[in-house]
Amino acid sequence: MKRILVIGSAGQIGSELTLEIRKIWGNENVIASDVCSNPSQKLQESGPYESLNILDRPRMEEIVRHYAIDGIVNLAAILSANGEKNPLKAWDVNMNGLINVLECAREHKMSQVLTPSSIAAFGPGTPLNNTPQETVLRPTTMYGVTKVAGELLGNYYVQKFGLDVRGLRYPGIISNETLPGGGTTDYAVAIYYDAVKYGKYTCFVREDTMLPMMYMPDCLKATLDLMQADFSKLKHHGDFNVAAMSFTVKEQADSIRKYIPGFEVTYEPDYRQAIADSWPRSIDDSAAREEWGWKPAYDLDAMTQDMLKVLKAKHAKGLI
Ligand code: NAD
Ligand code: AKB
Repeated sequence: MKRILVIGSAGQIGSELTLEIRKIWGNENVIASDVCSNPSQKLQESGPYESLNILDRPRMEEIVRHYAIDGIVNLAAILSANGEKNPLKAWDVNMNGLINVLECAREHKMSQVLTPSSIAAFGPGTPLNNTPQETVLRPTTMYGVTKVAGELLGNYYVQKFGLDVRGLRYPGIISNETLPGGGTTDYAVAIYYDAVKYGKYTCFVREDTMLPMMYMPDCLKATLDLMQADFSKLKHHGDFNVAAMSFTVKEQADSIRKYIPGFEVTYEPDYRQAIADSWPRSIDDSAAREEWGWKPAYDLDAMTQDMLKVLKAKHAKGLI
């Protein structure tokens, strides 16, 4: 790829991934875009930035032609919790947006499309522990439905049109740069912010809730490694399981207490509990390990230590 368009670049993952892609492909060759009106200064100042609604195909066309784009990273999405508040919007952005991306890439004979999936592709019939790569995909959220359909669509474009489409089933991503955008795993980020700011946190899922999670540096590494993997060596395409760690909220709170001893958590489960209960507790990512060498670096305590260090420094400066 020579010129990459990142769609949805202002979100939790895009705000960091776009900068990493720019380090590899060059600032001027990576065009950030989003529908949001307040992208970070870092995003706007480190390279080209364009306003783009993924549903606006003519505008996408205009940007692709103007910059001679030959690769797209599609991060625009409505996540699980927000998707349940507005299922049709989730369908529209996640599916019609993806079709626009795939058709644009096909027509322009692009070199690659990366479009992430999620552990939300799994559902109540999926084995909960060490969830296999090939398994039952019957999600009960609209977000999950769009993720399964998106995986299938990506694989269809690979087989039917020979388009290079890649994707990972990210677990919950934990980070300290941009807040998450309305998912079920948001609690695993909020718990760190509230620990630093208030020394206490009210959690919207039960303390025994266990989900697969990943720290942002591992998320960036996984994404960049998959983007640079040899396509001819991939047996899977749009649906790689990737794992790093799994823990309950109680285990996460205990990890935080090693650094903030008086930290308190209370539990007030809401509608997101049922979503969390429908997702796996842990993931088998051996296909990603075998096909493109995936290996995570962070476990729970290493992540907690780093998250608290960064957030305490931000808090001291009044930034959070
Ligand atoms: P996010 O909600 O933080 O960011 C999504 C971005 O898309 C936002 O900046 C938003 O403004 C933008 N967007 C929304 N509608 C748009 C539209 N119509 N046109 C253009 N942009 C639009 O999401 P994220 O966490 O950064 O997720 C990125 C991708 O990773 C998504 O596909 C998501 O499903 C997937 N994913 C994320 C996680 C996670 O924990 N963050 C886990 C699994 C999968
Ligand atoms: C969400 O909770 O919706 C996302 C995801 C796991 O896809 N973080």
